[in-house]
Amino acid sequence: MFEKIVIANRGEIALRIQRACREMGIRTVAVHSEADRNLKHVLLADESVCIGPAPSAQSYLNVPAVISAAEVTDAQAIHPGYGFLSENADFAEQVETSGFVFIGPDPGTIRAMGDKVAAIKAMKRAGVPCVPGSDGPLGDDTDTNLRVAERIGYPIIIKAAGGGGGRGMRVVHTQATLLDAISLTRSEARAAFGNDAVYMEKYLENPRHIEIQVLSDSYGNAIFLGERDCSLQRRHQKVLEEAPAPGLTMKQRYDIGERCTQACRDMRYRGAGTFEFLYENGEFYFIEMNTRLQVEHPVTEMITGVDIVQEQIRIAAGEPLSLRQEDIVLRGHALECRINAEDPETFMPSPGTITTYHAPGGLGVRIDSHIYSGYSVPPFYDSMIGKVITYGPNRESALARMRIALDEMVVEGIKTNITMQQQLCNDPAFIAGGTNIHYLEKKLGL
Ligand code: MV4
Repeated sequence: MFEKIVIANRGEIALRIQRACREMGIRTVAVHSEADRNLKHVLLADESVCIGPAPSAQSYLNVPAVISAAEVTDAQAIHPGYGFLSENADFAEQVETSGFVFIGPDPGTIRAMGDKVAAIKAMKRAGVPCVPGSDGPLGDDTDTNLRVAERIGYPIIIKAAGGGGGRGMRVVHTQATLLDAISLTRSEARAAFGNDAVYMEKYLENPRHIEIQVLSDSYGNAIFLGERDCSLQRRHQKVLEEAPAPGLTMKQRYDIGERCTQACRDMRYRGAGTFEFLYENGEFYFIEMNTRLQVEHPVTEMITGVDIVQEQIRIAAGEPLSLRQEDIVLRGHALECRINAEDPETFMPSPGTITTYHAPGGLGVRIDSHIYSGYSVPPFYDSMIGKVITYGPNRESALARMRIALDEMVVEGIKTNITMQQQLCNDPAFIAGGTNIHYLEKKLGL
C-alpha cells in the first residue's frame, strides 16, 4: 500500500480523500493555491505545498506544479478528486511517466471515454443499451445526414464528441433546421473542444438521469454498487441526488448493472466509474461515462457501506477487489443536498466570510464539508461549500432526517441555497419521487 498520497484538489472532496487516507494509515500531502492556505484539509494535512496563485489555471490545473509537489514530498500516488485534472488523460499520462500512480483509470481509458462517440461505440460493443442515433460521427454529406435523422425520427439532438456534461449540444425539432444545427454545433465544438466531430441521437423529451456506480480492479473483477437518481438539476448542475432511484425494480437494477460490469471487463476498466443513463418509460439509454470519483458518491456509500475512495486507492495500489457482487447489499435510502454559496434569487456565487456555522447532526446524518466559522469562501472556485447526506431505512425516513438537518443547519455571513433545498424537500412531486430532469427548472420558473 502507498505510504503517502498527494491530494490534487480542494474543498470538501480533498477533506473526504484525506479522511480515507487517514483510515488506511496513508500520509497526505495537500496541494493548494495561494487563496486556499486556510482550507480545512490543508490545516490538517501531514504536509502541504503551495502550487501557485489563486486562479485554477495557475494552481489546481498546473500539471508540472502538481507533479513537482509529489516529487518534493516523495509521495507515491496522486488522487485527483473530481473536476480539475481528474479526467485529463494527458495529466494521468504525465503522472505515470513521472513515476507516480494516478488514482483512476489508465490514460487510454480516460481519453476514450472523453470522446463521446468512442464511448458509445465501446458500450454498444459490450451490450450496454444506447440512445438510437447515428452510427459514429456525422459526415459532411447533407443527404446522408437528413436520411439518418429521418430514420431516428424528430426531435433529434446534435452533440459534440468532445462535449459532455451539457456542453456542446443542440435540439432539432424539424428537418428544416437540421443542417444549420449540425453546422453550428460543429463550429462551436471546434472552438470549444478543438474537435469538430458531432453525432446525432433521438432527443428524449422527459427522461430521468440515473447513473450506475462501478468498481473494477486490474484483474478483471467488476462490481456495481447500485444506482443514483440525479434528475434534480439546474443548468446541468446537480442539486439533490438519491440512492436508490425511486421506483426501479430489482430486475431492472441488476439487468443494467450487469451490462455495466460486463462493459468494465470488456474495456479492462480500472478504478471507480459511473455509467450515466437517461431513463424513460422503463428503459435505460447510455449517454456518457465518467471516469472519476463523483460529487454524489456518498449516497451510494450510505446504502452499500462501501467506502468508494478507499476502494479507489486499493485498486490503484494493485490490490484485487475485496468485494464480490454477492457481498453488495443495497439497504435503506440516502439523499444528498448540495449546499452552495450562492444568491437564492439569482443563483450567482456568494463568496465571503462565514461568520457563524452550526452543522446538523444525529442518526443517519453525514456532513461532507470543509467549512468552519471564520472560513472565507474564495471567489475563484466552484460555489459548493458542502453536502448534507441523510440515510434512513426508507425514503420517507431519509427525507424526514434531511428536513430536520436542513432546519438545524446555520450558515451566516454568506448567502446559501439552504432554503431552496428545504422547499424542495417539501415539494409534493419530489416527495412522491421519480421527477424528471426538467422538473426543478420548471419549478424554479426558468
Ligand atoms: C440528452 C437529452 C435528451 N436526449 N440526450 C445533458 C448533459 C449531457 N450529459 C447529456 N444531456 C442530455 N442528453 C438525448 N438523446 C437530455 C440531456 C439533458 C440532461 C441530461 C441529464 C441531466 C440533465 C439534463 C438537462 C438537460 C438536458
